[in-house]
Amino acid sequence: MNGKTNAKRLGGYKELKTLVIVPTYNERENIEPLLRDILAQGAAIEALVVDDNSPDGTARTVARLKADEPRIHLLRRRGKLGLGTAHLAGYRWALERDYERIITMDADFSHPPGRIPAMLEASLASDVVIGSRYCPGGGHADWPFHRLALSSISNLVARSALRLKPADCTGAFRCFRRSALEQTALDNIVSTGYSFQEEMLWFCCGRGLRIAEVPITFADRRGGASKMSLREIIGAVLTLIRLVFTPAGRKVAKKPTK
Ligand SMILES: Nc1nc2c(ncn2[C@@H]2O[C@H](COP(=O)(O)OP(=O)(O)O)[C@@H](O)[C@H]2O)c(=O)[nH]1
Ligand SMILES: [Mg+2]
Repeated sequence: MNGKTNAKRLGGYKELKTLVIVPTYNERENIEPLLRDILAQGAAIEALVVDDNSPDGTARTVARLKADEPRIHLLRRRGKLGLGTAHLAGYRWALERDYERIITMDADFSHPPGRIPAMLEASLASDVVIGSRYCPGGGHADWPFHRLALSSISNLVARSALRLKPADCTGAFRCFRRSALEQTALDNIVSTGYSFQEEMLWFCCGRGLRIAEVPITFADRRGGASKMSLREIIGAVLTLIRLVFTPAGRKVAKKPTK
């Protein structure tokens, strides 16, 4: 391979048509600077905000920004339908269009937009790339101790109960090749809340997809308040129990979603 071809291949990730899905519920303070940072990561990057009728008017802010920026999209839903279903709605929106890579991230700056190029580059050789807190080089900047403990324990339990190999199985900062989502039976996913992340990864591992991790430093949210709740924690425990007792055959996509 000559130097020019090699350079094109190495820089090729910059040309991948990419959609960054950002689920929001009351993220008015964060969404404008976040969208600016996301779009600054590359000319081929667009963003879809999936808003659940946030009472603070997040969708109004996005609608205003969208009027001047064609790379911003908005999917409004009727009410708080859960983080998992917001991700699924975003995947489906992307698959109806011609995006080559689909990234998901939180709206509160916990997931650094500056790591998007590294994730896209890693996706040249992988089907799924995790922006990972728990792989070498990854970590947390300033999360309160109780959140760090909850995250570490739930990650450890999910990894061991479901025998998942990735170091970070609970985070939402992920990059999928289009084909990875097409192969996953999205219609079979049951979790509607935070534990959607574990279930989705369980399906991806079950499909034998190539999964890579790119280290990130997770920061505490910039503005607004967390929506984590006891209900989500109980939901995560129930999801793990359900998946542990689900026959391995169910991991294979029966009904690929286009
Ligand atoms: N669309 C939608 N987004 C949600 C919902 N619940 C949480 N989010 C978003 O999911 C992301 C993670 O939520 P966050 O409150 O930061 O959880 P934490 O990081 O675990 O404290 C943020 O972007 C939230 O705005 C929901 O029901 N619907
Ligand atoms: Mg957060």
